[in-house]
Amino acid sequence: MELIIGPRRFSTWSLRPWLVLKRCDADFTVRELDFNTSEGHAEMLAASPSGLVPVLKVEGETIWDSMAISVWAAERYPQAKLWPADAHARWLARSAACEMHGGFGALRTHCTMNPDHLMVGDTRSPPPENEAVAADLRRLVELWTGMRVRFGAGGDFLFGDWSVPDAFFTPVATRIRHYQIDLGLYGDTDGVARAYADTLLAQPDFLEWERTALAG
Ligand SMILES: N[C@@H](CCC(=O)N[C@@H](CS)C(=O)NCC(=O)O)C(=O)O
Repeated sequence: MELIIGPRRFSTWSLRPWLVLKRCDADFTVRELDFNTSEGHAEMLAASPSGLVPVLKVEGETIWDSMAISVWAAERYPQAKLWPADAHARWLARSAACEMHGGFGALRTHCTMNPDHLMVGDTRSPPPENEAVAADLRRLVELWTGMRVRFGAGGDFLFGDWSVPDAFFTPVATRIRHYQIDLGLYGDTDGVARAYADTLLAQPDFLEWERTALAG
């Protein structure tokens, strides 16, 4: 099984299913393509039906899109419990992951994860002054706090134990750290959202990705 990804330093869509597969203890190799070079771009177009990464090559098929790979992994590795066991939590966990997958456009556009920023670099930028970004951050705090308060009692993750939404929000936590965003300005009065972001950034799998990215 091979996961084909973009450059670790800034391919946030690649990080998400990589985290998911790590949680499954899946036996997989990684092919990292630099799609900014003409060879890397050509290899990506040859490997991916959508022309985008990540894609997973498994059992003669190519599964494309971070969410589709995560859904496949939950089916293939039920023991990894990638979605919450409680039905209500599970419904909302899927909503949360899908909202991240399809939304938060302003945050993704204006607070990018790019090679110059690194993820733990010391050349940090101030958060952009932008009402659309502010609206995304208010919504993020509302979502994180709401889910943590309602479902998070059993652990430090969004729904208590680690689940797919935690993979989808990890790149957002890197942006909050990089841009030194004070979530308190966006409704995080009790620090629940901040603590959750810190939890995501302290996970061994994320730290392994970050180390590899920074070494590359
Ligand atoms: N909805 C897709 C988005 C994938 C995506 O945008 N991937 C970017 C890398 S982070 C890409 O392949 N970019 C290559 C390009 O635009 O040429 C997913 O969730 O996997």
